[in-house]
Amino acid sequence: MNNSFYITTPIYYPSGKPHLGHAYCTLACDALARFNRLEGKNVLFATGTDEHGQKIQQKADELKITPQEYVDNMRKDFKTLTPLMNFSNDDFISTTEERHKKAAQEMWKRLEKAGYIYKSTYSGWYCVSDEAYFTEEELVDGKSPDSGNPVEWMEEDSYFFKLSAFTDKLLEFYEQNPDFIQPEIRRNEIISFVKQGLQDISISRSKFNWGVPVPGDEKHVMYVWIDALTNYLTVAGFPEKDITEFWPANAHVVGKDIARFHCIYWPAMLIAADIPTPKTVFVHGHWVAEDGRKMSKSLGNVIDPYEVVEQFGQDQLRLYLLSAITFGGDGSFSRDAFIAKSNSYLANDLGNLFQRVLSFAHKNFDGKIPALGELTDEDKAFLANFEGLADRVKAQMDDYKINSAIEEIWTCVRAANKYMEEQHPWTYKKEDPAKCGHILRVLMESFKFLACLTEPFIPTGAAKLANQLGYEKLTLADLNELISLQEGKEFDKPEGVFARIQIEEA
Ligand code: ME8
Repeated sequence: MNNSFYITTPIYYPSGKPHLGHAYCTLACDALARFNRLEGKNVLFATGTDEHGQKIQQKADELKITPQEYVDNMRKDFKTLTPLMNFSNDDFISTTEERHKKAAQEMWKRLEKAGYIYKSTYSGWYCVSDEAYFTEEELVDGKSPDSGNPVEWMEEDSYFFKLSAFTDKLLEFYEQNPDFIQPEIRRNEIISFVKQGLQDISISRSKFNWGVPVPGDEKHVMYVWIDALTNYLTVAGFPEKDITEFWPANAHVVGKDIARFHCIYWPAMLIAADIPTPKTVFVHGHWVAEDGRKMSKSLGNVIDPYEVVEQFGQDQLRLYLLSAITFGGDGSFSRDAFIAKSNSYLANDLGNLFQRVLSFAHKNFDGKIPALGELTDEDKAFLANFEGLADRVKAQMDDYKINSAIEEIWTCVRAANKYMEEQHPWTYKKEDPAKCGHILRVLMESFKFLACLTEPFIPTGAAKLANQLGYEKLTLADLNELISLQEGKEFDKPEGVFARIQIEEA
């Protein structure tokens, strides 16, 4: 059985600071990567930056620096998202790295050798900021339909990829690989688009030179997609290493804005180059600002993840983004909903539960794990919640239902709170210390499930909770036995993990 799991984010354009949308996509991948690590899989989780193109060259020119200096500087902000959000990416690829230039050129050569690349002339309405050509009909008031920015008529020599040869092949491919495009709604959209027939795509430019040179024709640089998409292969070791350890990738997670490129161009290129296709492209939705408009730099309504983390906390932001919407759907960032969720899920439900039980147990049982007596029917009914919990969470995660996975866990967090209230261990402190200890111990057994399974979503807090129970690190293997804590083992005096967010009075 192949025990590896390779997951990727898009490589982001470092033409501005990362915003909440970038953080969100990497966060979703991080949760999936972390869950697969808990299962004991060999995980490769990659993110990075897409550093070529005319837009980057223009920005650098404006600042009178080289494009390389510009991207070296801008990349830093994307790299610091990793510590800010506690991402666990194993690699961070930049397309200006040597290893990537080699990979993109090798990909080009394979496509050329297989007869899928030819030279012709390209013309159309070009928008520099979108790095895209539009047809006359697509323009809105004579401007780019995507950004509203001006367009100019351009004609140039260009190489083309014979995408038109893939209409039927792709339809057959989607049919044979029903999980390739997820969720279903995106799959249907892509299939109806492909059914209309595909046209060849332009894959080189000669009007600027900030890109990977086209092999054998130094006047041209690659234009966007062969360069950008091949990054996923570069990370897997293409073309120099044996890529079979991690390729084909398990999942490329991308926003709906770039679904077509990943669901159409990418499998077509891979089929053409005779390289296996990834198992899934998962298409997620967009976050909009509180005013309901798409977050974008030009509208000036972007939410800055650095500010939110500094003000409210990292796990708080992670949990809100992952649980507030169905993965795949759109979301609107609401400050009130964010605060409400942080306080109820983290401070009250989970944080208070651990703090109350563990500090009471620590104080009254000499800092040692109390003994377990005979399990009552109530204890058994409560513990039954945790039997199979890891499998239920796994089923949701394997199905990319991140918010449902979180709900599975919080159903059990709530059950633990209910059990604690109903059993009220503190009332037996004097008259029946053994019973008091027994109830605390039952709760502590349930805690290892919670500390372990919340890790993919709130890794910093979850690691502290695991430490409080005396574990250095928990994995799903630690959850095989319902009862497994060691009586009499010392544990540290707990400290509160999730602070309540105080709502400022206006
Ligand atoms: O498209 N909500 O880079 P990019 C949610 N370089 N996610 C969002 C978002 C929002 N409001 N805004 C951006 C590119 N994203 C290319 C990709 S891949 C081979 C090349 C996320 O910087 C989302 O995942 O424009 C989207 O697909 C991605 O950022 C686009 O990043």
